[in-house]
Amino acid sequence: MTAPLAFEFLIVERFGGVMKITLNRPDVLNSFNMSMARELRRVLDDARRDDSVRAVLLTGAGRAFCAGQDLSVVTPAIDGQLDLGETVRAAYNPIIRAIRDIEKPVVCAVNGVAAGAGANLAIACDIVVASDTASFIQSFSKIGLVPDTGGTFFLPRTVGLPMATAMMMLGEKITAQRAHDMGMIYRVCAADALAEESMQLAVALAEMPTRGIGLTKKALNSSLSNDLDQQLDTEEDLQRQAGHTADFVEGVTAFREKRKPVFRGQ
Ligand code: T3D
Repeated sequence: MTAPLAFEFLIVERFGGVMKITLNRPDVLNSFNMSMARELRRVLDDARRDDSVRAVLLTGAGRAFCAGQDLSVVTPAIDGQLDLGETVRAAYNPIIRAIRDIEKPVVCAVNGVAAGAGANLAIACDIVVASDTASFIQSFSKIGLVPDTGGTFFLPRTVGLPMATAMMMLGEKITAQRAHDMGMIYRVCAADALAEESMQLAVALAEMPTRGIGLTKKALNSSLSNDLDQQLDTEEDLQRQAGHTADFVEGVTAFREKRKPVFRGQ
């Protein structure tokens, strides 16, 4: 592990090719203020630019993953002065775009409650692992708001429209196990094993052919809006690119030589 980088509301650590980002406002269940949102956006940009980062692991400090927007810094008023659309534009949308655009795997380790923007931040990540004590709440409806942070895009696509509608209108707490059973997350593990299991997953991903994984993510992103013909064209194009990577050469060479491949992410 290398020395943590300095952020006010995040803990950012390097473990080989893994950049681990911990949301760090535990007293308010890691809810977002503008500074934490800016820091998260910045560190995701750093991860994208740094070729030595080959996987990102996102989690929360303390007993929660993230309780969404910090409601103590919002002053509701019906005089038209408050522009929550601006918060969404400036804080949440850039984070979701950064997570989807980074051509590297982003693992989310949901260590406790994930509510509002926190729930939708989690499901925008590539692979979600949750503690068996974690839960997901689309809490927006409870305070008269609309789900944001990409939730209305990803949730219907993971659990289907009927379930997403119920979750978003009712704002009920969904256990990690139920989220897993609905196909919303990849895996549930014992609370005391989450840190290790999610890190093992991130390390395994960081040792894989990063370019190929990144292009796979691009294909999956495209599939969310393409029709079949467009998607077949996309696969053709991306496979062409994957076929020119050094890791593809290494993968096939190692297979033929009956040895373990050593991928360099190139
Ligand atoms: O700008 C905009 O507003 C637009 C964008 C909106 C995006 C959104 O995310 S809207 C949704 C905002 N989030 C919520 O509505 C969730 C609010 N929190 C809760 O419903 C509950 O705290 C939880 C279900 C997440 C957890 O419940 P519980 O019983 O485990 O914990 P608690 O006792 O409620 O909270 C512990 C502390 O964290 C408490 O502070 P205290 O009393 O110990 O001093 C609580 O006030 C604080 N906290 C929890 N969530 C937030 C929060 N403080 C500020 N903002 C929060 N979101």
